[in-house]
Amino acid sequence: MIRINKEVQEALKNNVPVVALESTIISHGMPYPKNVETALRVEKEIRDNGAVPATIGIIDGVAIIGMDPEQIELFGKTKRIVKASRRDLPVIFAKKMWGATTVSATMILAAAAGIEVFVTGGIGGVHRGAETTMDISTDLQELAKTNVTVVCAGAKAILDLPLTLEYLETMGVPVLGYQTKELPCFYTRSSGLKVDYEISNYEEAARIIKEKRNLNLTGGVLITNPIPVQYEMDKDIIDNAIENALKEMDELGIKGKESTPFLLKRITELTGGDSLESNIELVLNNARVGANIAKEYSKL
Ligand code: PSU
Ligand code: MN
Repeated sequence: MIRINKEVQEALKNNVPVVALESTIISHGMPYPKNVETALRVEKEIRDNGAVPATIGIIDGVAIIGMDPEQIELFGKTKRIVKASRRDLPVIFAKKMWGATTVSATMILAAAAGIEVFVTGGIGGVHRGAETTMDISTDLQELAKTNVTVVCAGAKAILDLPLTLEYLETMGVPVLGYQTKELPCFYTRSSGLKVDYEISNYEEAARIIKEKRNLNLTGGVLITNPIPVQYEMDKDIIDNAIENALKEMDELGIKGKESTPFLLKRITELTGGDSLESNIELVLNNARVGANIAKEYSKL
């Protein structure tokens, strides 16, 4: 069951650009009330750049495409909303539960609604130590399968970035850098790793997406957009916080879907809130780029 709000429905019908947004970043990615504030600022940024935002989440087993501010507030406040990826969807629908959608579930629902462009912070990827834990985010598989373009600030720096790139290559997902040749790594601009191609403007991005659809090549396009220089974290500080958070996670035996939320929260604490500010700014920056790409795509 999918319910698309009026404004998004109208926009889709009239070829007005629409940008999908996820809800795990609200419920599990940031603390209240910053999470709600950010979600609303991101929506505004998308509107200011000429597109219609559609924040996606599941309420009582119904997927909402275009949550209203009250619903976003509930997702930000309520403690027990399930973090919902692809595997969770059938259960959440059948049991009429609430689900905060991750990148994978948001892609599935955006595609079902007919939305091409989706903006987030950072996608999930291959976790460090995946050789033994096999912890590889289902986001990567989803990018291989589902026809949605994801705009992000790279994979989260808590991950194994070289392995994440290898995985995406195997899965046939184009990894593009918006005005950069380097894969951005979330809190900082450069990882020392190359993206597949640099794109210099919104129109170019839109044309690449269009060609992928014309060729009937199933799957997503990943557009990576570096955090603005002025909001970037100091590399030593963030690397240190990540190392410490990873060590604590091991000691506490935290695994699976709890990993990413734990790490984001601990890193925020260890950096005295600085990493959260960077996270917020990079999402806003992605919203700007995503809205403009959606706008160009709607003209093709
Ligand atoms: N980007 C952020 N914060 C987040 C996420 C992305 O800035 O919290 C979420 C996304 O929903 C992504 C998820 O799908 O983290 C990855 O979780 P996992 O590593 O368990 O697959
Ligand atoms: Mn995982």
